[in-house]
Amino acid sequence: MIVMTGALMAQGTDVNVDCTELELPRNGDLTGDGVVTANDAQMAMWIAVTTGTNFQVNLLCSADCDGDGVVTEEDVTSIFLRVLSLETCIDG
Ligand SMILES: [Ca+2]
Repeated sequence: MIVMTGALMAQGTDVNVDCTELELPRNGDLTGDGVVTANDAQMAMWIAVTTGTNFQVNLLCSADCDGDGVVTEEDVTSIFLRVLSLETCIDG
């Protein structure tokens, strides 16, 4: 699990990222291609279950679908539901 809190930093297991301040959308589009697919959800799952790995800040923000500052399996589920147009992330 990666917890995002407070100021800027994107290295290590716990990272400090303020997606709002950085104006990085929490929309489930990890690949950044403008479309949310199962591939995005798969990438979010990797982030949710991985520790000790560095991820780009924009990936962390995109994966935090519910915007609570933590990338979890719930975000992954929400992104899958967004793929099916059954749910949206906090920023779209
Ligand atoms: Ca989250």
